[in-house]
Amino acid sequence: MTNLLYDTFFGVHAGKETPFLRMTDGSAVTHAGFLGMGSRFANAIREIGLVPGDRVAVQVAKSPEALAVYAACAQAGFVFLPLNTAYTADELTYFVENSGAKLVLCDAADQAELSKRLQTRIETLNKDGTGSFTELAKDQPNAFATVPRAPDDLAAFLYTSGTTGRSKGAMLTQNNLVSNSLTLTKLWHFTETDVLLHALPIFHTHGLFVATNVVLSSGASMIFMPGFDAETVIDQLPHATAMMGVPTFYTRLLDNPRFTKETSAQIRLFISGSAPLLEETHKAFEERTGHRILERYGMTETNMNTSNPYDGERRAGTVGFPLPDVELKITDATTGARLPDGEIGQIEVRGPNVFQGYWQMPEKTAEELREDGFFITGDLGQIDADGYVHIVGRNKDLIISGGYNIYPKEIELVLDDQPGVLESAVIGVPHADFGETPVGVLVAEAGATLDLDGIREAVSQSLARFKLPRKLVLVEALPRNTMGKVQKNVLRDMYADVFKT
Ligand code: MLC
Ligand code: AMP
Repeated sequence: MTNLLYDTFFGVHAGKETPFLRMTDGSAVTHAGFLGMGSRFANAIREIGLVPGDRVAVQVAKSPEALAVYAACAQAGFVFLPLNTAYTADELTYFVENSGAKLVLCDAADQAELSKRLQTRIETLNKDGTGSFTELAKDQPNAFATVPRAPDDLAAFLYTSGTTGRSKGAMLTQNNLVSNSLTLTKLWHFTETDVLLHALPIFHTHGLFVATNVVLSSGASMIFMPGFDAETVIDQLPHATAMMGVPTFYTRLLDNPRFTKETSAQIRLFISGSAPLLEETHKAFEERTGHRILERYGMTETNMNTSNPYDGERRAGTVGFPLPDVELKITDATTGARLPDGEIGQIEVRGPNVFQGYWQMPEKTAEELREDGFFITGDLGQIDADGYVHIVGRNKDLIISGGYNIYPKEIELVLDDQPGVLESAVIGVPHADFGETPVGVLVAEAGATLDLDGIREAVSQSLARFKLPRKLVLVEALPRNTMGKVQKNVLRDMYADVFKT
């Protein structure tokens, strides 16, 4: 038996002394250097006592070392569980306990707080690559006998929030990751001569399983930036051939007068996803650079589902066609029956990309993953006469801010717990930079006076800062329909302009 994930993404580059990660200071990590680091890490984790199938929870800043933990997990058969660096200790504790992770890697600054909450083994890995974990690994051998795994064995858990406010661990297999990446590599014409400008975080599907896996499977290299900064991106673009980003990357570039046709002349492909790219952004980008952004659509649970064509028309406001090995249908939300093209309904997908279910949540899995393999995405869409898929809305109460998902329920539960708050509703409103941003609408208990700034501060103790409502407003009562359900559409209309300048 082989190890599909390791062999396809990593093992295939053994011995290559060519650059894999190009750092903005001019230094580089070669494929061989990276694989050696991954093997040292695999040895260290095995010595800690983990066995194949065990989860490794990783909440560390983006660095070559952080990425090498992914390689280590692939080689030794551990399940890689990357976590957003913005998550608070409360959030992290839930993920570690829920997943049963046997090892947590975190920044040294967070170790003391996490040690108080968790019994789990904790080692540190800081943003400069130092830490107790690197120390443990430093004298380990540069080689590791790759552990055989079956294509259906689990490779990663990615946590995704839910409409109930409780995060769920999406279980992804080796084949989920490899099949999708090989499809995208071919579709987007990636080869070993490509240099991808990588400014995304590596704890979500986009930066990890789209960007990094495509680079790994094509043998390309990447300019590995710690995060998105428009000035540095503009400086680096002439050294790259492709870039992937969320729409906020593209609007921020367009806001910068240094971003011109000349600075992007070397790029053969700009790709956008994770949130809707406005038609006006698509058009303004083409006017400025001559490039048409290729928009694609995916999810944590499915990796990528659709893509605009590489050679054909990249149609603004659409997410293109289903990937060659992905079936996509539009269905009636009540009956589940397939709807004819042109009609709006829920988007369902089936294929080798679709995950195995939510970790230890069979009832949640059953709600979204049908027995015949179709996954109900929660997105609403339609297929036009030319076969392009349009996403027209969401059947799930979700806000996407700068490419990060925010589930209102999760924030409402914390707001409702604040002293003096009777009830709350969190809605997404348009925001020029982030696309959408949350606004919290509060109702006070009779006689209570609410300190809105104090509430915002209190909420930030338990929720990651990117989830915090950018604005809190106080109302007498929430609008409800005759069934007593809060009418969020009414609230969205009321506050639609609060961030318009
Ligand atoms: C940061 N902040 C955000 C935010 N990012 N607030 C709302 N939404 C966001 N996305 C807040 C911070 O908490 C902080 O608040 C302040 O903004 C500045 O923080 P920062 O770190 O300096 O922000 P910045 O670097 O400007 O980050 C913005 C960003 C980043 C757009 C570059 O969010 C980003 O890289 N987004 C990409 C997300 C992504 O990869 N999504 C893919 C999901 S996978 P304060 O209060 O502390 O000042 C997926 C599937 C698919 O969806 O199809 O791809
Ligand atoms: P996540 O759970 O973080 O993986 O987010 C997945 C969700 O992001 C999808 O269900 C969509 O709602 C949204 N999404 C991803 N790509 C696009 C896109 N190109 N256009 C619109 N929405 C998108």
